[in-house]
Amino acid sequence: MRYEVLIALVVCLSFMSSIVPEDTADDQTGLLGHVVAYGPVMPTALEDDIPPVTTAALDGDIGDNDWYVSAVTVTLSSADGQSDVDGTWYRVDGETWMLYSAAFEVTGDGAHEVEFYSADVLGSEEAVQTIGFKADTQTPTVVPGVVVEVGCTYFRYECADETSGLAFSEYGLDGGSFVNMGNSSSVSIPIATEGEHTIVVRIHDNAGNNLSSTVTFTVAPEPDDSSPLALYVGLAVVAAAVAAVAALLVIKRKR
Ligand SMILES: [Ca+2]
Ligand SMILES: [Ca+2]
Repeated sequence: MRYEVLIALVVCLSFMSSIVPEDTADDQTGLLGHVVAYGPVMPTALEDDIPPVTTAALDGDIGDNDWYVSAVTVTLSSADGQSDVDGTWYRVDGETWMLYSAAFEVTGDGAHEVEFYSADVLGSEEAVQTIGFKADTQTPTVVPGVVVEVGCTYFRYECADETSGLAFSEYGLDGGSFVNMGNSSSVSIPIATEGEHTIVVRIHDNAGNNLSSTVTFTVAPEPDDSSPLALYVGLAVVAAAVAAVAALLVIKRKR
């Protein structure tokens, strides 16, 4: 038994002496002959000169003619096929660059531009990308009024849209069919008959927003005294009545 143990010890020492260089010294003790671990050579550095790829997704209420009619949420996604993405950066309308951490909202009417890029952990940086969009969240405006002239009364309205522009306006008089007046910003409608009238005006912008206004007014009999002063007084009275009704504007937004 002792002989077998001795043989095993000799074989073990022989094996160790065959793999340990004689001048090998322990890196801590400095003693020669200390066993040093050997193993396969592993790569110590990754080779990756391909930048990440970032994509942008927009989310909001889409109206007409590629206009958004709401605030727009921007989501950025990045991926790198070789190493990890270090970060994604963005800026809105040329403002300060920000580190992307979560989807963000772009507000305000008009055209917007979002720039973005990513870099990987080894320093490869993606070229800046740009995505643009436009938003119009506001309804058009209308200013209605009644003008009394000698021999005729007119219902008039001025309309406009600041951002996407006026698409068209239309009106319906006393429950009749609506009449399209195109994109004219000033419309004048002769009212031939005396008495009370109700007129509905709808204004549409190019983004799909619209505004509806209902105005009720009365055309009085032609006064005996048609002097300019009498006409101006009559106009002022009617305009005041129209202004009071116009305060009840009903605003609709097309989705
Ligand atoms: Ca990469
Ligand atoms: Ca608008």
